Amino acid sequence: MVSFLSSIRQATALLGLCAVVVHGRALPLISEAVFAVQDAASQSTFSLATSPPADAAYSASLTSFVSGLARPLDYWTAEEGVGHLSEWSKATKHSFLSDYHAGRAHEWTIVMGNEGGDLDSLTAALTWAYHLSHSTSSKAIALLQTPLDALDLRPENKLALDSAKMSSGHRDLLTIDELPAHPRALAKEIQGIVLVDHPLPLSRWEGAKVLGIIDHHSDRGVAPDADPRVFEPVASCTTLVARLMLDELEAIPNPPGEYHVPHELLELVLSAIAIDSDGLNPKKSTSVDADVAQRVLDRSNWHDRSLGEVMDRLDKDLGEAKRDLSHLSIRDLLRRDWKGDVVATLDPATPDIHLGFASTPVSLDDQIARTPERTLKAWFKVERRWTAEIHADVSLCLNKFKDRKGNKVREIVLTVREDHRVNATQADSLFREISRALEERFPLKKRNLRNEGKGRQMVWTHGEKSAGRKVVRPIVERAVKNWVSP
Ligand SMILES: *[C@@H]1O[C@H](CO)[C@@H](O)[C@H](O)[C@H]1NC(C)=O
Ligand SMILES: [Mn+2]
Repeated sequence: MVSFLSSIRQATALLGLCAVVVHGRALPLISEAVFAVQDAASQSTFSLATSPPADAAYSASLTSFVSGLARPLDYWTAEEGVGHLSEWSKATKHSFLSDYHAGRAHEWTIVMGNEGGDLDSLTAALTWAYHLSHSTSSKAIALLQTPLDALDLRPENKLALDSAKMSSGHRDLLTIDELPAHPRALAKEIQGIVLVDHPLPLSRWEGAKVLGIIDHHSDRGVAPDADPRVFEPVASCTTLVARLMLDELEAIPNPPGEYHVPHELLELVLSAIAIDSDGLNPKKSTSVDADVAQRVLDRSNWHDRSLGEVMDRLDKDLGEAKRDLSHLSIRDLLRRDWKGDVVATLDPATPDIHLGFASTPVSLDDQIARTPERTLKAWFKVERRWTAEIHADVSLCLNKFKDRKGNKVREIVLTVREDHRVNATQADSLFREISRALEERFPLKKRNLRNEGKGRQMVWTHGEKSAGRKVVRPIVERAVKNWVSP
């Protein structure tokens, strides 16, 4: 059976294929240095000069990539993505980069999703940036806070972007490593930022004015005067963004009348809501998700189909793509859905801590089987390399999977390093604090590490179904914030 999405893609598949062959993927593999933005962030100061590799990753221009490599001559003209949304998005990226270099960064608002970069973050940011730039006089661009090469680690994003006729080489998207300057510098130059799908800006955006927040996580009290400022516990942040867009769109007096919303954007919105709500499964979503999805569907090219049918099929196609991670290495599994930042500790004499969370749908045993030696020790070695690269002090790998009996199991793997911001004594103490905070909150079962795990490495399992990163992260963050260095 030809799937729903693939049938839509068929029309463009050939063209896209030719484009790839002709242009090649002349995009460089960006160094992970971009993740290390915060590496030099000490308690109160951040010096651009202290992290040259990270700086090098923020120098994109119209003619060159961040690596300094020249963009292909047809970079801006190639019609790789053939949709209206792709065209608008590429033109916006072009005009943002050229305005920056012409000293007009202050005219721009950057709309950003979270650094995990899932379909919800991506779609919410694109949708709101589209709305802002068509309904107001301000210039707005969507920023994906993942590096370019991490986009392809999420097969469901790739499928949804393909279906929305976006460019296969992502020429039409602005990723974190494609910024023309370091976020800390950019933050002070631009008009401001709008957060979607996360409640507080990453520390690298500290100097920016938060103009708006639309989110479905819990409110952390940031930017009380932001407008819009929306927090609602719905399945998908895209639901909230789309509702506000439609409300404001429909309220535009005639003339000038409604601006054009490309069907590709509407379909991307439906895709994001479908995957986050498991096809509008009532157990996973709210009536707000369903109402907004219906309003969006009515405007889309699929308006003559039923909401249930469309959402089921989108969820099935995207879900299948999402689950197919069999080709990913451990390193890619860790960075595929990584959320991390520097957490400021309350005690002035205690160093700030770079804390990161990976989220995967693969059991630790399955991951171990992907290491060459098939040992837990080898797994920790890969993990250690990854956290060394991004300069994380504390990392948690959260796995969710079904065991052989079909029971849902969650695993928490905790490691604390002693070589970045803290020494061995401090790391021991921090490890104990975080372990205690977790054990107080959940009935955790320790995995026997035998000789495989060394100090400050722990693996727990638990059966608390709802306790994913949304629940675990605030618990660990609180423990880190309150930690006092011995
Ligand atoms: C680690 O750092 C703390 C705080 O600076 C210091 O008191 C302690 O002696 C250090 N421990 C080691 C083993 O270096
Ligand atoms: Mn979300």
